[in-house]
Amino acid sequence: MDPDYLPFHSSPSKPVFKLPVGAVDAHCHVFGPAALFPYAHSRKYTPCDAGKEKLFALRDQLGFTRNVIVQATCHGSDNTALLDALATAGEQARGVASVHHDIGMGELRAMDQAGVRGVRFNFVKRLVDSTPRASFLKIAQKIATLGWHSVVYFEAQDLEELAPFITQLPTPVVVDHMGRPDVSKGSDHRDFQRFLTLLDDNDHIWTKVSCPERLTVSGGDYADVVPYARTLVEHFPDRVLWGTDWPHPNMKSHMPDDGLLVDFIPRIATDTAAQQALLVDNPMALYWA
Ligand code: 0GY
Repeated sequence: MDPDYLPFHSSPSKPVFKLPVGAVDAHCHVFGPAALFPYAHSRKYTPCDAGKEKLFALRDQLGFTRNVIVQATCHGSDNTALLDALATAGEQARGVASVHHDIGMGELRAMDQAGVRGVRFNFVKRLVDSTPRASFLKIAQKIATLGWHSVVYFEAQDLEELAPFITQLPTPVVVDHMGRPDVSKGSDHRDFQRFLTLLDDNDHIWTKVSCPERLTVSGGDYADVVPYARTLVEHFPDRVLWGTDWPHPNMKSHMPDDGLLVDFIPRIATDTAAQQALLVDNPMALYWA
């Protein structure tokens, strides 16, 4: 583990907010353990091990029924730890993998059988070396035949340049963490308005209204993130997902209590219909249909 790496919270609280029956944590990871599933040579950080048993115990403690496990960059395109977790979870988990553009359809079909339903394209420069767009497009064309979607991770200032690539993807697209707005700029800033326009103009683009702990500038109860997430939930109720982001890689300011993160949900999805869509109906439609 890197010397400045913050491990996940050791004893998260039991949430006060009662999740709807069948709720899905639609963004979380498994890390290692390195002794079984070594981290990639290409990684930009070395995390604290955070294996499947810990993830599934957290799922049960928080009151979720299902997980969507997203391949993290520290495992590169070796999806073994992810596939192992999916095999253990059975119908209670689905996965999002990272793959190389020359992957064969046979391997993709085997991943589909194992519960993978998407591939992640990462544009965050501190996490990955850049990959040619043509390679991502090649992957997207292959996974489109399986009915999978593309997950894209980028920061708000890069959206203008990335938008033509994102809109031409031949699959549904899920944008991680609201496109990572700089919340010190305000939700009427052109960067966030550009993101809203992207979703307005492209009804195949979804987003995760996740990571207040990562996006906040004020800290505390993450009040500065509420307007962004609430706007997205209100405008696009059937294209939003929510996840804990456990085990919260690369947090520098603090490590969130996952129970309190769940208690954040009713502040952004303020009625039971919005909560049911965000936590159950939307992820079930995308991952379990
Ligand atoms: C997240 C956020 C981060 C890391 C990764 O794959 C990853 O390494 O996604 C981050 O550092 O912002 O979604 O987990």
